[in-house]
Amino acid sequence: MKRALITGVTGQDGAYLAELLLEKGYEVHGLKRRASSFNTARVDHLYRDPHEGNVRFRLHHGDMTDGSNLIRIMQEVRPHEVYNLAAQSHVQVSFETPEYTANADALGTLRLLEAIRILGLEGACRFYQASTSELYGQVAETPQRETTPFHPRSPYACAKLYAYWITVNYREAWGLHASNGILFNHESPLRGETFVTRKITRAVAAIALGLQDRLYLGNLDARRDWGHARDYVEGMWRILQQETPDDYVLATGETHSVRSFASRAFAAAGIALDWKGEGLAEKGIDAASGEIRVEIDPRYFRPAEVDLLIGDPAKARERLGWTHRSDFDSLVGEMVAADLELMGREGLPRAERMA
Ligand code: NDP
Ligand code: GDR
Repeated sequence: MKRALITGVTGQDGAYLAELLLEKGYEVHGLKRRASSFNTARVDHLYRDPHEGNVRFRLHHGDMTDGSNLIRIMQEVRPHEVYNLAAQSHVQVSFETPEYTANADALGTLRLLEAIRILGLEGACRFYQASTSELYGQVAETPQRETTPFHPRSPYACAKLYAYWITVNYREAWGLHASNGILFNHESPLRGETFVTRKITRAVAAIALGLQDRLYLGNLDARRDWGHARDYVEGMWRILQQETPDDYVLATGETHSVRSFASRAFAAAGIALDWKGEGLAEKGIDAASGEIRVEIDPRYFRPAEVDLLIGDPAKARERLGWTHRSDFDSLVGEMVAADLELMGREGLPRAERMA
């Protein structure tokens, strides 16, 4: 039986990937941070009581900032495949916590790669690094592909740039089967609540249910290539099944603005928005009631923004046979429907409104 270790298993991608690998018959081990409250909601449905036997999903306490802990877990699990998904993954937050972000995202990747080498697992263990379209930042070429030069625009992207190159370096220097997936934005009903898509779909649900009046956003003109997380974890797995390690862009090849995502999300809940542009006070007004539904709050603007991302997934399509299945409209529709259902059931928590 193949064994996989997923760091970041409690996150959006970790949950979808764990589910996929269990379906494929893997034994799945996940790295979980100790927290003062439960943080396993996304994978609770995969948990089985060890007393029942035949347990193929196990969690280990650990942290990407703790090298000896990573070595011990790697020694215990001796995985055939490692998926390094753990990261401080919020771009805006990385401007506030640059040093921690570098420690977890950049050095954390190095620690994991070193653990493989220290334990002599180079020949036995394949390594996937969760690289990102944020590496392109200020884009030099559109659409972005594997050969497009990088120009990171945040401490997060700078940390991920190190992680990208140290992964390439361990492949070249030590012959490790190590690959980067350069993934463009991917979302789902499991998306973290402070990323823009989920923030929007949660607010749409709350507004539609009469629990909230208005949604505050930052830059409405930013454009992203948004896909569905379920499709992208399938791509991660395919990358590690290749004989030769390599780096791949996973993207849909379509781009949409934040404004367009918001319009579609409100429309999916039966609210049509007119956008009244007045500079910083730009408003999205409900066409039927005339009420303001979306307003700009400059506190969500970033010190340096990534304006436009659109990926070219041709290499992944040709070599991995990978393509996205979920399109933009169905992604937005699924997220809105899930949040309407969730909020109808649980009401509106006093969620923080941090970017
Ligand atoms: P999430 O933010 O949903 O999940 C991040 C995971 O990393 C969580 O399990 C989190 O634990 C864990 N984590 C954070 N810091 C540490 C640490 N110091 N030690 C151990 N675990 C830690 O991210 P996604 O699932 O969306 O993304 C997965 C990976 O892919 C990330 O590396 C992200 O940067 C990258 N990526 C994501 C894209 C996207 O669009 N989703 C696109 C391209 C790359 P906890 O649950 O305790 O917070
Ligand atoms: P991103 O995702 O920075 O692309 O990183 P996010 O959803 O945070 O932002 C996308 C764009 O929306 C604009 N925006 C806002 N963003 C947030 N979070 N909140 C707002 O209120 C808001 N208003 C407008 C942003 O300025 C930005 O342009 C995600 C993460 O998953 C990374 O880990 C991953 O590497 C990249 O996607 C690919």
